This record gives sequence, C-alpha cells and structure tokens, in this order.
Amino acid sequence: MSTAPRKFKKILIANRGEIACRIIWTCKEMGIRTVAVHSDVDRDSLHVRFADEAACIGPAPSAQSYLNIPAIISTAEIFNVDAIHPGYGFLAESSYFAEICAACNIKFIGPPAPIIRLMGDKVKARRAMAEAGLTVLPGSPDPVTSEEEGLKLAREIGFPVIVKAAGGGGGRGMRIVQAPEELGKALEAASNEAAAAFKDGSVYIERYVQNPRHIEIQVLADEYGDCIHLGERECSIQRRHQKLLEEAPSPVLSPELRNEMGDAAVAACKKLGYASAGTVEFLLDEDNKFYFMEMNTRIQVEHPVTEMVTLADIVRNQIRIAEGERLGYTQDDLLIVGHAIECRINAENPETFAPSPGLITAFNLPGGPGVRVDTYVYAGYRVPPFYDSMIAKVIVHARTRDLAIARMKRALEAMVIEGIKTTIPLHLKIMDDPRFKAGDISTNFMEHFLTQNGSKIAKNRNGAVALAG
Ligand code: MV4
Repeated sequence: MSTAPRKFKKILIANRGEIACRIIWTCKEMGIRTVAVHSDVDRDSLHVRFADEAACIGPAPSAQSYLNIPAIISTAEIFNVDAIHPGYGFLAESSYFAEICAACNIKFIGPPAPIIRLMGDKVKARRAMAEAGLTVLPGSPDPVTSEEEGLKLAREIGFPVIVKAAGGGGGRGMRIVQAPEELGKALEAASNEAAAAFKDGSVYIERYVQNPRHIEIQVLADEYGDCIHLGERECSIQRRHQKLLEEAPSPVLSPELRNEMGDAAVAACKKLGYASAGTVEFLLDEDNKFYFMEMNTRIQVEHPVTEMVTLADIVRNQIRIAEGERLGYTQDDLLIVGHAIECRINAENPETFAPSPGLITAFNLPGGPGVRVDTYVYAGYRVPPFYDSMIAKVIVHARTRDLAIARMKRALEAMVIEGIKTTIPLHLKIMDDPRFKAGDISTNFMEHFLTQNGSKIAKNRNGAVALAG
C-alpha cells in the first residue's frame, strides 16, 4: 500500500456541458489546473472558457470526439495532466478507457476498472451484489438461453416477470411479461434490441415489481476500505427511463429504512473493494421492501441534490480519493438537512419532448436563497443538435419539501430562456400537481401526469411513443 498520497496539479475533463463546468468549478476551489477537451461545435461552450487550457479533439459526432480515446489520451499526454475526470456518459463507464488511462500512467478518477466492468454486466452485478449481501429479486443467476429454460424459471418466480438485457440499463432491451404465452416473443425482442444497442444479446429474467419507486444510495469509498453513504435520492419521476427531476431525501423513507438501505449499500461496496463515488440503485416496492437494481460507477446527473442536503462536494471527494487520500469521515458525521429538488432543463418541446436546439436569444438565471443552477449555456449561445438535450439543472434547497417546491416554482418563474423551447413549463406544472405535492409518486407518475394533463403524447402497447390524433 502506497503511503505518499498522489497530488494532482492538472486534470483533464473528458466531457462537455454542465458536468464539465461542474468539475472545473471544484478543481478551481482545490487549486488544480484544468484542461478542457471539446468537439468542433463546442468551441463556444462555457467549459472551454472556464478551463485553464483547452484542445479540440475532433468533429461534432461524439464517436469522433468525446469517445475518441486516442485523441483524449494524446491530449492528456501533451498537456501533461495527472488525472482524467470522465464526468457521466461518454467514457465514464468504459472499463477499457480506465485501463488505457492506467497503462498511460494517468489516474482515472473513478473506481477500479474491474468493478466498472463487473457493474456493466447486469447479470454479473446482480450475482456479485447478492453474494455481497444485498437482496435481489428472484430471477436467473445466468443469462437465459432458451424459451424452455425461461419458462421454467418464470413459472418458479411467478408472473409477471421482466426480461432485461445483461448489457443494458436505461430500459433498453426490457420487456414486461404478464403470462407464459408472451415469454418467447419477449425474450426474442429483448435480445434483438440488446444485441443492436449493446452488441450483447444476453438477457435475464426477474420478478416484476409493480409501481416501484426508484431510490438510489450515494456512496463514497476510499482506496483503504473505508466507505460511507450520503443518504438517498428519489428518482421516480422519469419518462421513458429519462429522469426529469430528482429529490433528496425521499419523501417516503423513514430514518430507519434510510439507515437500513444505506448500511446495506455500504456493506456491499466494502465487500467488493469499491473506491470512488458510486450509486447503488434500488427498487422499493409497495411493502417498503428494497431490491438491488444496478450500480452506477460514475458521478450522476442528480448528484447536486445530495450535495445540497449533506454539504458534501462529491466531485471534491472523487478527486481526493483518486489522489489516494483517506475518506476522513465516518457515517456518524453524516447530517441530512432540509430538502433539495433538481429539475432538469432540456432543450425540448415540453409537450412532445422533440429536441429544440438553436440560438438562445435571451437568458436569465434565477438566484436568491437556496437556488443553484448548473449550466454551460448563456445568451447568444447556440445549442448544438448533436448531444443530449439537457442544458441546465435548477437545484433548490429549503428547510422542508413544501418550501423547496415553493422555492422551485419561484426559481423556474424567474428563469428566462428564449429562442428555443425548454422543459421549464412542464416542471412548473409538476410543481402544482396534487400527487407530486403529496409525495405520492412512483415510476408510473409521469404516464398518469401526461395523460391527466391532456398531453399530445400517448403511449402505445409496446411502450413506444406516438403522437395521438
Ligand atoms: C424493474 C422494474 C420492475 N421490476 N425490475 C428500468 C430501467 C432499468 N434500470 C430497470 N428498470 C426497471 N426494472 C423489476 N424486477 C421496473 C423498472 C422500471 C423503472 C425503474 C426505475 C425508474 C423508472 C422505471 C420505469 C419503468 C420501469
């Protein structure tokens, strides 16, 4: 075990958008120099201006820029950086990229490559987490290779079951199966979708939980086996597996259940030798039973709600841990104060969710007590059509959930983004929704909400979305 901590003088941020800015802000506070990389069309993004140095790594398509490992590694070499922060998306969960960084003597700011690889395979992750003590739903310990095998398993588990892709996550290659006669088709469809999306057609089966809540535990672990959790985030409000808003703490967790979920996540991470920030995702059923779903080995979009209620800087902790420092706090140091909500502001039509890139002609950010905005755009900026549509996150913090909702409303009302369409009006409606206000939310919330609000979007039987009418 090395005793002299690594100290980073310069970090390359292998990402774009608000998360690249977010990482640079913390680096500045830590006195660490930053190198931004950007595509041709991202020259005018704020992450390029905020960084001490910047390099263009390729044309607009991310396969040739933000996923271009040779371009990123050679930039890191030329600018002589000590470490690379991958942000989320792009190369953040590429065990291959993490290995390349190590081979080039550049510290990858994230967990060890073997753990990234393990968690990327949802079948292996499920098995490893079950062995590490987490409860998983009844299901297959290995990928299902035939309809007969699947049927036998599904009958043991009991219907409904869900077919999931081993390479998956994000809902692709997923099918809910209500009855035995549907299983064959579902296995084939899920496998084909998975093969196309992840180059791996392996699928597995689990008992299906109706109306679950998506609750995830933020963990921090150092390289010496210490691990703590920072409480949970409630992420049930999503549409087609894209989260729209998140909050911390969850309006439904008792302190006892929070401790139980947190302690279970921490114990499992310790057993696996996890290091860095990470998120253990759980499904919470209507009887308050929780089941391991997936582990994310990266910083997440919704990390700010945890930062607000704990006063932790998760990026700072990722960097300190990667430097080889000890965590330095114990679980008893964790304090959760008040309530935080994050609304993702996307450049999208708020009724159809169609992308709405283009020139921002007017822009005003909300401020005042308890308001944080993470963004990379400004008045006069042209949102490019090549990347995901999230252009800002509005995060509020207040004493109680009711006060946080009132604060979010006034922040969104003060926010001006003209020239493109955004999801601000949708969030304003959610803030007024009686079920949302009551904390009565599950993963089905948005479907009900959009139907009730006369959305032009209707969901067809396959879960695909079509314009009604
Ligand atoms: C489930 C489930 C119910 N039962 N697994 C969706 C994406 C992927 N991460 C796993 N997902 C689900 N897995 C079992 N056994 C319901 C979902 C699910 C979901 C989970 C979290 C947030 C939103 C969701 C929306 C639909 C389905």
